[in-house]
Order: sequence, then C-alpha cells, then structure tokens
Amino acid sequence: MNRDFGFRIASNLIAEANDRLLPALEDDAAALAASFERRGVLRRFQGGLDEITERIAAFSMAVPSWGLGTGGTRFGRFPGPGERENVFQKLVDAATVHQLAGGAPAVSLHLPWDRTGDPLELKEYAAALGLAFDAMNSNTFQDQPGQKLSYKFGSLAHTDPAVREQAIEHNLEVMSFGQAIGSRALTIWIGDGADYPGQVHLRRSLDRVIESMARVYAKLPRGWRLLTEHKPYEPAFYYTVVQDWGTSLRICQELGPHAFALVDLGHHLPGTNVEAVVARLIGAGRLGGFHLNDSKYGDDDLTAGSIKPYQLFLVFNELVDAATDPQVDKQTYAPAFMIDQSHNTKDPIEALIGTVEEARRAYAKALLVDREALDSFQDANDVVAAEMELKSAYETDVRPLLGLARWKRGAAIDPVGVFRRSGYRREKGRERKGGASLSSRPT
Ligand code: PSV
Ligand code: MN
Repeated sequence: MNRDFGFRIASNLIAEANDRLLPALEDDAAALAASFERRGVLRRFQGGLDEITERIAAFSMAVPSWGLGTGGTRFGRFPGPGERENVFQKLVDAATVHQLAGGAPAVSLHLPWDRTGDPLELKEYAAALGLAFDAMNSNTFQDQPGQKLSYKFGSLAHTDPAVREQAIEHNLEVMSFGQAIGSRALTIWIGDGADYPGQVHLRRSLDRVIESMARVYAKLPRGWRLLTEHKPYEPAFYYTVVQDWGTSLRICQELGPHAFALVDLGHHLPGTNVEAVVARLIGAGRLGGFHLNDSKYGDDDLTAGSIKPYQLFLVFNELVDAATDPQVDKQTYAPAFMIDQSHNTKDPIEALIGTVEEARRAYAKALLVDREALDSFQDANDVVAAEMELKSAYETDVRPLLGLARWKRGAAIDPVGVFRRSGYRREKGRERKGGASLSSRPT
C-alpha cells in the first residue's frame, strides 16, 4: 500500500502561528459581536458568534484534481516548482489545502486524467489523508492516446452511433471507478457543438445527447446523482448543445428524478443573472451543485469572488434562503460544492485556499441576512430597505468569523502565510522528479 505522502506541513507550525494571531483575532471577534448585538443580529443566533462560526466551519467543498497543477492557455503554460505529477501527489496537495484552509475535505476526480490501476488503493490513500471523493467527471471532450474513435465532431451528440457508444461506455467506466472510491455523483460536461451555422442539426443534436445520457442514467448506481453541466461556448464557438440552464433542466426532466443541473459559475455569458439561474433551478427541484470560480469575460476559471464578489454573495443568498424555506423540498435540495479553476499565474494551492475562503465569506454574509425583514420589505415593495438589508450583510467584515471557523478546526488563521513559511514547494521540488523543470507539460 502506497502510504508515502512525502513532506507534510507539521501541525505545530500551524499551532504556533495560530497562537501568535489568536489574541488579535479574538479582539476583532469581540468588536464584531458588539456590533452584531447593536444591530440585533444575535437575536437570530441564540448561540452567539459560536453558532455562526460553527455553521461556517461546517460548510465545505471539494477541490478539483485538475486544479492542483498550473493550468495554461493555448499560448503556453508556466508550471512552478514542486507541482504534482500523479493522482497520489494531487491528493497530498489537496490535503494540504484542507489542512490550512479547512473546509475542503473532498476531491473531485477527472477520468481518464486520474485513472489508476487500483481504485481501492486510491481510496485508502485518500482516507489516510482525511479526504473523501465528491463527483466524478468524465472526459469525452478530448481524444486519448490509442482511442478507437475520435471526438472531433462530438461525443454523446455525435452523428455516428459508434462514437456515442464509446462515449457512453466511458461514462459507465467512470461511474464504476467512482463507486469503488466512494463517490456518489457523475458530472457530465461535453464540448459537443458546432463552429459554423449549418454544421449541426440544432434539435436532433440535443435529442442524441438525451438519448445517450439516458443510457448512462439507466446504469446510475443506487444513491447516485447524475449532474449535467452547461456552458455557452468553448470549445464550440457557434453552438454548444448543452449551452444553458434551460437545456440542462430539459435533460434532467427527460432523464428522471436523480438527474440535476450543475452550475459552473463561469459558464454564463457576461451580464447573466446567475443568482436567478440558481433560483430557477432550486424552484424546479433540480439544482445539483456548483463549480465555484469567477470570470471577467467568459469561462476564465479565476479564483471565486476575485471579480464579482457581490454576485457570489447573491448566489449564496439564494442558497441560504432555500435552506431555510420550508417550501423547498430538502430531499432534492442538496447541492454539491466543488471548485473548478485553472491557475495560470497563481500557485494552485494558494489559489484554492483563496476560493475556500471566498466561498465561505459569501456564505457567512448570506447567513447574516435577516430573512424575515427582507420578506416584509419585499412584500411592501420597499425597494430601498430590501436592498439595504442585503448590503448591510454584504458589507459586514466577516474575517474574524472565517478566522475563528478555521482555528476551531485546527486549520490556519493565516493559511497562505503558513503555506509560504512551511517551505512546501521547496520540499516538493526536491521530492517530485521534474518538479522544478520549466518544461510545459500538458495536464
Ligand atoms: C469545462 O470548461 C469545465 O468547466 C468542465 O467542468 C470540465 O470538466 C472542466 O472544466 C475541466 O476541463
Ligand atoms: Mn466546470
């Protein structure tokens, strides 16, 4: 059994740094508690600040295996020293994100990129690192070496039934790998579409996707969910078959009750009201989860909250609202939170720590919204008071709460600071063979 994790950050390094930072953090928390008292926030949290920080600490997400190395564009890729070279090393890096940031005790794998001979060995290795697995991801958007048929003109929507069959088989294999490692969901994102008008029949291409996905859905293991992820463009530049949430919703409704829509925050055209997309999917009982990230233009895969933090807050506002609304069916409302980013210039571990922090920040602020007050302002059409209720929560500096949530779970009050001081990259650069090389390797 492969149990060699190589260098790990010593827990006393975190504890010592926390001891230094705790007094100031407690001062800031006391000031925040006093302000909450004045604003009446604590009337809604009988357990005081402790209750809020517990709820933040309980909010977690999965790290994407493909986000642990430096990403790139078609113009190049600039990996740093000490980067992972295989799925086991990805797990060690993911465990480091969780160790420092808290809130990321799971990993989402992508096959065939993460395929290993023995999935059980992978499961045990992850468990020894304190990690579990969230949704599995299939890949029929690239050709793999030795693959029989090409996906150049599509996969689940291909005009050739043999190509569709190959893509279906791949998804089934991904599910059985996922079953072996304890995953309970399969996310399907396909790049199928067209670059030019006329290239593809718009209606029939979706019919073929639904037919192919139904074959995968028919084999969904008990307790599993099938998540369908939409994206408006790229790699197809004129038309994408599963291009928006409406298409995802139609797929779900055709497949059955265990199919849900996955919202990748970056997969919307500029100006799209993403929180309304989320609300619609909740309303239809089909919100399956998220790929957290941010974007300025398109699918830029930047750190969550780095460009549109207010939008991220408004998305979480919908989620907290749904979680507390008795009219929302809690059998179906159980979104999975996964990160999906590409780190071209940031250190991937630091970027992922940043996203855990940003998602929790948005969640913490959404918890502060007085829902009863907001409801009454909406009922009275008091536009200004309603907006001010949201803004007042959004503008609250919740950093002390986030710090305490990490500290309570033994994670670092200053995760990036500890990461940098630990010498992690230097050590991994020594351990991992081509770690410090400047060669541009594909992920
Ligand atoms: C596609 O852009 C995507 O968002 C899908 O989630 C893929 O699985 C992932 O990125 C990695 O390519
Ligand atoms: Mn995605």
